[in-house]
Amino acid sequence: MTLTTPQPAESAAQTTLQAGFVPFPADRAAHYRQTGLWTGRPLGEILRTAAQTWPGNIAVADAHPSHTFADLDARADRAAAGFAALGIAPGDRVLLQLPNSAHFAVALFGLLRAGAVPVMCLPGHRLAELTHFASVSGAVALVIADSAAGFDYRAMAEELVAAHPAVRHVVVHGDPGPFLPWSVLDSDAPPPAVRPATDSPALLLVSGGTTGAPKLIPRTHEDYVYNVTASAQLCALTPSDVYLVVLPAAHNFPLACPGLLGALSSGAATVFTADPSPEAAFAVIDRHRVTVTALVPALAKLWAQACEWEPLAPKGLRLLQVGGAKLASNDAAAVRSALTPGLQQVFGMAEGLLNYTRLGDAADLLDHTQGRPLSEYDELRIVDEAGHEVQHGAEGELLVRGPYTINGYFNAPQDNARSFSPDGFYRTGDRVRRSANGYLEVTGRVKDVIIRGGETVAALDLEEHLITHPAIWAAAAVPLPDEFLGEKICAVVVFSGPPVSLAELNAHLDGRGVAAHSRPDTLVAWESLPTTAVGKTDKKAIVARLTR
Ligand code: OOB
Repeated sequence: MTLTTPQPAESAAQTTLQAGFVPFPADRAAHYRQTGLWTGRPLGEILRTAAQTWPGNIAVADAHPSHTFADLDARADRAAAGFAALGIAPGDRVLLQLPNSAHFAVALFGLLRAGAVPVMCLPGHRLAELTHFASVSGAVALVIADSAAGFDYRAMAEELVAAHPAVRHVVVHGDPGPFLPWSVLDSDAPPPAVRPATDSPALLLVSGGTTGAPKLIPRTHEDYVYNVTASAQLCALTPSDVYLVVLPAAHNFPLACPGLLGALSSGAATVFTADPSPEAAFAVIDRHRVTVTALVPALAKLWAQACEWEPLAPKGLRLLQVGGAKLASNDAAAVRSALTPGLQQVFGMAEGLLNYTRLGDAADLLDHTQGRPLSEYDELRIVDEAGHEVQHGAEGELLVRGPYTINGYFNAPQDNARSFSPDGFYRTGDRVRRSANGYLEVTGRVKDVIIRGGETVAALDLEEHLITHPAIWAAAAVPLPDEFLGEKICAVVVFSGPPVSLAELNAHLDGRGVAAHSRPDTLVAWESLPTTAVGKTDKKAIVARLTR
């Protein structure tokens, strides 16, 4: 048998990494460097610097013994050496899918220090998503836990590698089954000396869109370090803070806004929990004296209400970030009074742009806006359907480019042609209104509309009216096909008390001045609304369930 010389993995992988990646245009990159926004630090260095500055402070904790910064730094080096020994080379993509735990941080920094590019899968992703990520990214390995929340990731991995032999290694935390044990990431070998190009992708995030297949989002070292450190500064994180990761750690919000990475860069401790229920999370907040955390609106609303019956309602939270979907203004007020006056609304996206309300903002801004851009170098455009900028204060689609917003999805030329303007603005698909003080209000999604008898009804607007009814806990307005109207409006609701009829509900909407053509034609009551892997209402799943 003749053996062919294998292609050096490094060069093959690097070519593909660069081939799938749309870099920042040179003039803008130069500008961000001149202004000092981009500092030329690789993302993995955040932990190195922290370990030198605060070696003995607690860096990460979960249900197991905690790690100091020095300890986490050493573990990351050992993991990097382990990845390198498996033949994972600089530029290789590796699917990272772990539940919230300190191991997540070890594996993430191990990969970054090996020069590999982690693909940030969420624990809720399943074979369909992982298969898509593997083929779009060209991943060579997968890092998983044995099982979590009743799901066996090894069984999924077996199907994945059978269909995708390019995924050569599977490393498992816990019982490895047929795969590699976690101990391969505890290597005595010297860590690889890799210094990645800081204008190349550090990691690939997954898009949070609730329509279409998720896309991969390449974030460069320079842009992501800026994203993290500017967010940490805006939130005034210090070594006295304790940040709780309760949303899935691989999501941009708890990872980098400022999240785990912002906490590490500030010398703050990070606590991981995989159970977001008020009962479990309040106990963790109490035990670790958590000061900062990030939630999606549905969880924030639940936590605020749970303060009525949970004995351990949070006391020391100085900052509670809420984002990922629209927070209703009455829920914002409830969060401020029940949980902490330190509410912060965050309107962000894995593609880049982050908007935050600021610490100390007046209640009116905290309750009614989704904040303003992180950076003065964020360039925002709000346009009408013809692509023309709207009048000040009018509603339109938000387009953005700036120092931490991508210039293209990874390996997706067709999506890119649709999603970016010729001059490099990302079309967010979000409808917003900007007031004179620069704060944004999110009014809906461009495509989240119901076209009923020729009238366009914005789903979010109707949902905001629906949840003002005291019997309604949560609501989603979706289109259903209709012979006469084209589409009719279906309100799917979760009742918090005795149910009400469609006629009663519509009388309530009438009282609020909602036009007759914008009121639901059908009312459906469910126990709960389906959610995406990060906990946003999943409209695709709702429509699929209604029409199957
Ligand atoms: C965050 O990121 P993704 O990528 O999961 O989702 C982004 C989309 C936005 O385009 C927008 O449609 C929606 O989620 N969204 C909001 C929102 N925050 C995000 N819609 C209304 N109000 C908000 N406050 O969700 C994300 C990333 C970083 C920080 C925070 C959230």
